[in-house]
Amino acid sequence: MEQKKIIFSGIQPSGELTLGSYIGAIKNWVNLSEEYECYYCIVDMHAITVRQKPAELRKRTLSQIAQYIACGLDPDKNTIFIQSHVPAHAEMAWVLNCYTMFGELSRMTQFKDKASKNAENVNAGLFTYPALMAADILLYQADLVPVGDDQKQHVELTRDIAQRFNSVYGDVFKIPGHYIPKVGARIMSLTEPEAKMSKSDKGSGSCIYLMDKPEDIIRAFKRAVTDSETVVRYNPETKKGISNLMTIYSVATGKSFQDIENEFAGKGYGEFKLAVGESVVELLRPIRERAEDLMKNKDYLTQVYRDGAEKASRTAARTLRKVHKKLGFVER
Ligand code: AQP
Repeated sequence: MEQKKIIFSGIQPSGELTLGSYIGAIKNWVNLSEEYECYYCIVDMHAITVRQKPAELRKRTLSQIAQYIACGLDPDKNTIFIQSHVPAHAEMAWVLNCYTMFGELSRMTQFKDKASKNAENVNAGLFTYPALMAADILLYQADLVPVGDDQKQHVELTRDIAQRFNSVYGDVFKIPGHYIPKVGARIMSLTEPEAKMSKSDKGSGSCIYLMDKPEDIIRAFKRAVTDSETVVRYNPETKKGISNLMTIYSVATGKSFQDIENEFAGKGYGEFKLAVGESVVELLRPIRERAEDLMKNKDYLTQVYRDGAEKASRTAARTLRKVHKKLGFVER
């Protein structure tokens, strides 16, 4: 039987999952999960590069597992696990830190953004975050990493690190590619359409969370920032707010931008924003209901992440052993 290609991706439990993380990443994970062997992780070690409240981190991590499953990831077909449960991630990250250059890390946009937002805590983990992300991906010899547009730079650095390592030690790592969706690779904030919708931006109304109640979703869309024209037309340069809403509506309904322009020709923004809100309510309703149900069954969730960690550990240990041997570490 032909070996399936491998996918790895992860999301930080640094806040509740957003419509951005769903459209940019999870929705595509679900689409790819039949065709590939998939490892989907909750990257809690990445999350602590920014200070977290322990009780909240624990709760969000568990609820993120429920939400992954509720979005359509079947734990029998996908390996769903928590990063800190597979120690090989930390071990591999150290090795890769030694093959990642200071200059490369200094150029990472996410580091610059997060360092400016957390000026009081620009820690070494925040700086070396991409080496841990490279470890996540390379441990599973992933062929493909489905992510939103903002993570493209990190996947490219992962490729450079893998190539650097391979050029010294031979063919150790598979060189991964990224999978970035054509529509929805960067969902923008509803209140500041020039900024990415981010789960840790708790600013009121900027973000839609997967677990939001319908009335909150409708309220946020009604308040979404648009522009001073009154025409629903796609132009991400000059009409950022409207184009973002069109992208969301297109993903939620399957309609093309042309269909959407025709549907709302001659109609006001109020009507359009309400339609977008309602489409998102219907998109998220089954996810929220399923996740709420799953959260009542902690034993099941525990079983899922334990089984996931066991399976992930086996694969990760194989790559780590190979790397240690190449480096000249004495076998354990
Ligand atoms: N707004 C977005 N549009 C499209 N894709 C997005 N992703 C995140 N936001 C959007 C994608 O979802 C995954 C989330 O990865 P992450 O949580 O590990 O990192 P992130 O990109 O830093 O996400 P956030 O929401 O901005 O988290 P915080 O606020 O903690 O930094 C990735 O595949 C990402 O591309």
